[in-house]
Amino acid sequence: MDDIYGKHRARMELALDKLVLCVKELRQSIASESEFDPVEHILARIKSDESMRDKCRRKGLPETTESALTKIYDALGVRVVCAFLSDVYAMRDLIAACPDFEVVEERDYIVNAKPNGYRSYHMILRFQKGYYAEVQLRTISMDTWAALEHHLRYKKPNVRHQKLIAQELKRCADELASTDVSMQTIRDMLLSEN
Ligand code: 0O2
Repeated sequence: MDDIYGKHRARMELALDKLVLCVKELRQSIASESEFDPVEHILARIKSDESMRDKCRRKGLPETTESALTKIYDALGVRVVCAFLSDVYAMRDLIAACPDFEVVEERDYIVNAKPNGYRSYHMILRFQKGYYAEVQLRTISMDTWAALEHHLRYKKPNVRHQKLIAQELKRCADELASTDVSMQTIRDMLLSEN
C-alpha cells in the first residue's frame, strides 16, 4: 500500500522541524527572561500511516492524501509538556503570536475537560505552505494521565468493569487537576517572595 502522505512526506518533515525549532526558541525566550524553564519536554511526530488511515476510517473519510492533509489536522503533531499551568498558557500565547503560522482552531480541554477527564490545550496551526499541525500543551500531570489512559484503553478494549474503570480514571484525572492548581498556588507564593 502507498504512503498516505505521498510525495509530501519530506516537506512535512521540514515543516515539523520548523515548528519544533520555533517552540524551542519560545521556550528559550521565557527561560532567559524569568530564569524558569517553562517546558519539561517536547515531543514531535508525523502521525503514522496506519493511525492516519484508522483516523480517516473513524471519521468516514476516504484514505487519501487529501483527507490526511486537508480534512484531518494532526498529521503533524507537537506535544509540549510544561511543569505548571501558567507555563501552558504562557507558551500558548507566544505560539499564537508567531508569524510563521496561523491559528485556525483552539480547544481548551483544561477549562473544559473531556467527560472522561482528559485535559490538554489543543491548537491547530496552518503553515504558509498549507500543512496543518496540532500542538498539544499540557502539564506533567495531564501528560501522565493521558499516557496511562491511552495505555489502558488499548491494552484491553472489552472489559467487565468498564463503568467502574471509567469512573476511577475520571477521579484520578480530577485529583491530578486539583494537584496542578495547588502546585501553581505554591509556585505563585514562592515567586511573590522575591
Ligand atoms: P493519537 O494517536 O494520540 O494521535 P474531533 O474531536 O473528532 O473533531 P480529533 O482530532 O479527535 O477530532 O480531536 P481531539 O478530540 O481534540 O483529539 C485529538 C488528539 O488529542 C487525539 O489524537 C489524542 O492524541 C488526544 N486525545 C483526545 N482525547 C483523548 C483522550 O480521551 N485520551 C487520550 N489519552 N488522548 C486524547 P488521536 O488521533 O485520537 O490519537
